[in-house]
Amino acid sequence: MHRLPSTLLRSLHSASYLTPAHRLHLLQPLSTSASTRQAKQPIQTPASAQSEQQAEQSDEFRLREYGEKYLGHRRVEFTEELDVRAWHTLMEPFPIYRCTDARGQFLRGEGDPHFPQETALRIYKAMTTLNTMDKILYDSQRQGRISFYMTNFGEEACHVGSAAALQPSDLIYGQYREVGVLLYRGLSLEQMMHQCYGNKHDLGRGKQMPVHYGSKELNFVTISSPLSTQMPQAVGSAYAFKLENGKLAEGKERETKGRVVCCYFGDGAASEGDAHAAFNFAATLVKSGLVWVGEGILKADF
Ligand SMILES: Cc1ncc(C[n+]2csc(CCOP(=O)(O)OP(=O)(O)O)c2C)c(N)n1
Repeated sequence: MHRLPSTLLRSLHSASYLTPAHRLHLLQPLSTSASTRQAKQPIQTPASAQSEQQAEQSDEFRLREYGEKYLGHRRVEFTEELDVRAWHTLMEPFPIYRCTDARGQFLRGEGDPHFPQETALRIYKAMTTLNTMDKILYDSQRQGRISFYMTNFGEEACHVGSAAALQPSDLIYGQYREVGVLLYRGLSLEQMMHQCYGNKHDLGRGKQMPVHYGSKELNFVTISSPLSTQMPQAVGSAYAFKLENGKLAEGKERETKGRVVCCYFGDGAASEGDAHAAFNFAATLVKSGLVWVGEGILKADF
């Protein structure tokens, strides 16, 4: 079992929202516990756990909840088609894209990513671990134990799923709500705590604000506080990779072969000038090898 900082352990033991099983799950190292559990007990799929009627009720609940929370009680629908639309041409709210139904079954054959159960478990574990870690660290900030915190609630699937589609050598530029990428890539909870508590064991030697993670080993560039600065930097890295890959084509062996850059940003960050400059250079100079992941939770108010 790995060692966790005493403050986190205390929070873990006293957190009323954690069941004993959940606590145990958090205390297990990410990689080994996933494989051990997989070997011991088969996962119960949502399909076997829910009836048709329950699935319909669950769909209805999710649509109503989303409409009430974010759309001023307007009705929203699910869609299985990915489509590009200009928001001002829509009279109705944007439909919610999904590729599985409430029972976990794929709605269209081509939506199935065909990854092994091991990958599904790894994704799930990163998402749930992140969720619990967020609750503890958010409370820690409110208790004055750490100076600052940003949670990842609601964006777990988006960034952990995209991380699973990348190669470990692909370079990531994050905003600040993509901690699941680091968990998925293997950064330990202990290392996360060192960063948030800004101590000497932190990879950044305690010189950054909390949640400004970075790991050279895991190809994750350290988070910047000023919004959107990561975007032109990501374009620069993608251009460098493109040049390296070009050299490779001429027969020069380089370890950058086939690497891509993935850059995350929020909808609020997208209104910064840096974002527009970055998109422009990406479209005209880089053209390929750069993945943009824009995450909108309808919270930005500018
Ligand atoms: C250049 C700059 N302006 C303002 C801020 C303050 N700030 C921090 S987070 C944030 C909201 C960003 O919204 P969004 O990109 O949608 O991300 P979200 O937090 O909603 O996930 C703002 C305005 C900043 N960090 N940098």
